[in-house]
Amino acid sequence: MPLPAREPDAATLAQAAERAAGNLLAPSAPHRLADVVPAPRQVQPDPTEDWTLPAEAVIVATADPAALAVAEQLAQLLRPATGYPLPVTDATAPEPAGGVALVLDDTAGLDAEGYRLDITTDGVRVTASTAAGLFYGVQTLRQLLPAAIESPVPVTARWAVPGGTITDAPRFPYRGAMLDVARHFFSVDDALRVLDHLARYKLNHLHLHLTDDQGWRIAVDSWPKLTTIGGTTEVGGGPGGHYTKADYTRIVSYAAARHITVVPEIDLPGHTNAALVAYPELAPDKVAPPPYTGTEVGFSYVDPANERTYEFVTDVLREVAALTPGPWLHIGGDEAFKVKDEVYTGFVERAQRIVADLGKTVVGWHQLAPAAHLDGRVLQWWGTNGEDPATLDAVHRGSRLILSPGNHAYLDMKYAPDTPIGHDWAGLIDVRKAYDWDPGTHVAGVPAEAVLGVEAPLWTESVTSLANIELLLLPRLPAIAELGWSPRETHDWADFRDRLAAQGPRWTTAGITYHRAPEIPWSANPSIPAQRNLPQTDTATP
Ligand code: TNX
Repeated sequence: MPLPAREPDAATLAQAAERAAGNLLAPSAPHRLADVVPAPRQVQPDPTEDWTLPAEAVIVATADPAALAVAEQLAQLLRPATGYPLPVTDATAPEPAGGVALVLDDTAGLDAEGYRLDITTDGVRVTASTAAGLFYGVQTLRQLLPAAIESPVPVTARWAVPGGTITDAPRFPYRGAMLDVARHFFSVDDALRVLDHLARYKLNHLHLHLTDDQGWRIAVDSWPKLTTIGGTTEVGGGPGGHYTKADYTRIVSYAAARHITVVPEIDLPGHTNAALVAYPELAPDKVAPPPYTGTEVGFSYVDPANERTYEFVTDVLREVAALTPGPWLHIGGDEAFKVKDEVYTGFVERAQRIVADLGKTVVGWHQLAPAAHLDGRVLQWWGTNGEDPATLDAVHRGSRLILSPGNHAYLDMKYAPDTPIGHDWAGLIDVRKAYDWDPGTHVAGVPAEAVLGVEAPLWTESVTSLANIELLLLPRLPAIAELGWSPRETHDWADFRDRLAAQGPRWTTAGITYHRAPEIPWSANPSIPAQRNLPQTDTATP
């Protein structure tokens, strides 16, 4: 074969390679404006207004520290994959000018967490009345970019976004997930990674189950042995661990930066074996039980007849409250099988009062229901049959509910019999089971107005690594997130399944583990975009 007369120079080769890569990575038409999880309230596509992020784009935000923080977060989301500089600036009246404008405007008639996203060929404008709204608008924009935007290294793609307008706001104010760090301990970094997953799907609460029979995970200065002794065990006999106050504060601030409130749970009066090992004086017989590393429940409790127990509860809740900017303190209350009903109720009423005196709002599992109502009280429903007279009665007395039905929202349940980890006591929960229920009508007799929102708990008896956490969370967490965020009218399994499938390549690109649930039409070849190690002509300094 004759050689070409002249070898193309390196730059020409590089450009050709970039063009080829671009064709490979970016479909010529961007995906649909409605391809977002959770489904937005209103979507008005306008295919004549598709926009492409230019290399020289600027992100401009209202001159307000919280808005600028969201702008910087957007830049940090976009810089790794694009390799673009994406400087952030402020303005009194931000205009997209080809790039992205984040506009704080409390006269735009948007709900507190709502936003409007306007995409035109001239750029993208996110309008919201709060920084949280801007943050959610940014999460939507992120999903409208090609999946390659999730790459941690520069890749070549056409960063196209479908044109039109999205107007959005959540159905429920409380949208959460729970991580049990007591059965197995998880590092601060693992907790931060879970927060990232929550943020993607507009969840705004992380409930940390900080104490249980197998381990006590939060430092309490006035009762130091809770962690030095009570924190050193976990299910299966591993070393356990605990969060120092600085660790916990790091989690709380990382969450706050993502508009997520941490809900700390100190489980009382049951699920307290680890505390009793550390402080036998709290045990009914004042004898230290052996440390517990199994998975049974319901055998331990702090002595409700001992005044010292209330000093313990007050000290612990005071220290945890002082570290927690959010309004909630969760006092557990589940499975105290060995405490008689009247004694249990008396204990709960005192614990509820302690929380209120600390200026916090009490949350507890729905077993708290028979105790006296107290302003603002929230019960977390984990029943499996959608019906409970005591809970209904508590609702009539003013309690609100967070819905975590065990047979739909418990992410520690297996997807299918062959799921390698997880439980099945509440049944198997495939993606459709996680998605197909309505928080507004789920508990018999409880009106939607009494529902504060939804939460997906992840108990970790069988969960030992971040990869395990992600396998159980994804893809079911987005299903629960959609129930918490999207208006009921958008509820449609076939449509959800397709939108969820589009998340797969994003997770793959970002290096996130997920379960390739067979009922979801995942793309056949989840491809990791080719790394761009060519001269980066598009990042040349202006
Ligand atoms: C029940 S749900 C529990 C937890 C277990 C979980 C396992 C609830 C409030 N209590 O102690 O970890 O089942 O699925």
